[in-house]
Amino acid sequence: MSKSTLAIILGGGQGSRLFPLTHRRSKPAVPIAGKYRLVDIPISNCINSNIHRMFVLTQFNSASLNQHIKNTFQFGHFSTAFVDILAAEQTPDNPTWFQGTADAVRQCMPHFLNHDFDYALILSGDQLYQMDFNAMVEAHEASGAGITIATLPVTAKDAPEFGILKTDSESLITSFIEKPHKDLLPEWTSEVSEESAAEGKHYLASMGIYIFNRQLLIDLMSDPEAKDFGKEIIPQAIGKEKVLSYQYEGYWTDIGNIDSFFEANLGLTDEIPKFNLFDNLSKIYTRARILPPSKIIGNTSIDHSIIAEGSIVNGSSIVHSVIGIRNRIGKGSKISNSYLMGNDFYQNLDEINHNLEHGITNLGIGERCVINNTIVDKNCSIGNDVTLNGGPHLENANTDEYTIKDGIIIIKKGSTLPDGFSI
Ligand code: ADQ
Ligand code: ADP
Repeated sequence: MSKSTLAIILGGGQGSRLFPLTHRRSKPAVPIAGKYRLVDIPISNCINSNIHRMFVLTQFNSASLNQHIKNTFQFGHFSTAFVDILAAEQTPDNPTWFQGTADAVRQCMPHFLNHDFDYALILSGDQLYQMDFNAMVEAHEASGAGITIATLPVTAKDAPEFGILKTDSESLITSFIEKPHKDLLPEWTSEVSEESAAEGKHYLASMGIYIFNRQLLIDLMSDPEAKDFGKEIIPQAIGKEKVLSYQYEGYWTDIGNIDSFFEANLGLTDEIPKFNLFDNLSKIYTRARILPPSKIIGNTSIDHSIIAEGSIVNGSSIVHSVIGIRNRIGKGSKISNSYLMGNDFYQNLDEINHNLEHGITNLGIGERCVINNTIVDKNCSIGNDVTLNGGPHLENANTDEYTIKDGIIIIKKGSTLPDGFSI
């Protein structure tokens, strides 16, 4: 059955909500959880569901995305599996970039139609969840629907961020509204399970995960005015087509902005995180980098933290933080509530000593730094005695080296902060 499903991963528009992480790379290439990239999540969900043909649609291509996909997802000569990146391209018919999610799919239709498939599975590239798409395809097939939308109950506070829908007794969607104003919410409650009701989740939200029958997708894509799934394609299909709601029960979160991205990463340090990286059956695949194990020196205390491979941590404290690959953390530094993405390469000892002699800041975190509520992007050189103390007391800001958004400090990729720098 899964042979006839083609996955289309919406890799992101301009990625402005994740700025500055998307300043020099496309959204699917943003590093998460210390060693993965955003795109690894939907791709791994597909692989774990035996869906092995995937397109990643992205507004702009980046060297890091290409390199990551090429080096990671190799399926061998005897397989029909592939992960192909389709970047917005100008053609005589389409002089512009993707104008929305449906427009992105429309512009890439010729590539999809080169393949045999019965169902197109359309996924967002910025969500954290582990879902068996086979069960969703089975429900879609059994219902005879033309479109199936994955849904889950949400609270009144969250409802205005989502497409909200109502269903009949057979879970067929009878009405849909994209991101309703909070004044409209009283009309949009649904009957939900006792558990959801107890959590105040009375609204059924679209997860932005869709299955379309092949021919229906072709037909719906023929209207060039329909730019977006949430705004046009889905609302216009309700009442005309059979649209099924497939209710999902597990953990799912949107990681499309800095705040939710930060929360989701730090949430992985919980004793039992809602998103399980330690699962034999739903593995998250990423590039195998052949890195050495991490080394901890001195009296380092580490609590509720993830330390990715290839790091060297020297006499410091690390609390409620994610330390990404090839990190170097200097003596006496204190890291809390932070995500340090790590480095793409190591400096060798000669280079490090040469830099020390010449007052050049080395890659990684220097000595006696205090870092709290901060994201440090890759390949940053943070000097000694640097204080980065994020929190609600800070105003939003943007400089060449850092951005402050909602109290979170983000040090931009490749930045250097001199000794004694302080925010
Ligand atoms: P949003 O998440 O707000 O709502 P949108 O911004 O359109 O919808 O993004 C959906 C996905 O497509 C994201 O992964 C995004 O990065 C990607 N994307 C956006 N523009 C793109 C473009 N031009 N090219 C390629 N990819 C692009 C949607 C639905 C709601 C639903 C929520 C669930 O519209 O109904 O409730 O998802 O999160
Ligand atoms: P990002 O995760 O920030 O998007 P990239 O994927 O572009 O980063 O970079 C990863 C690769 O880049 C690594 O495999 C590493 O070999 C290489 N690389 C980047 N910068 C350097 C450098 N200055 N020296 C050596 N290798 C580098």
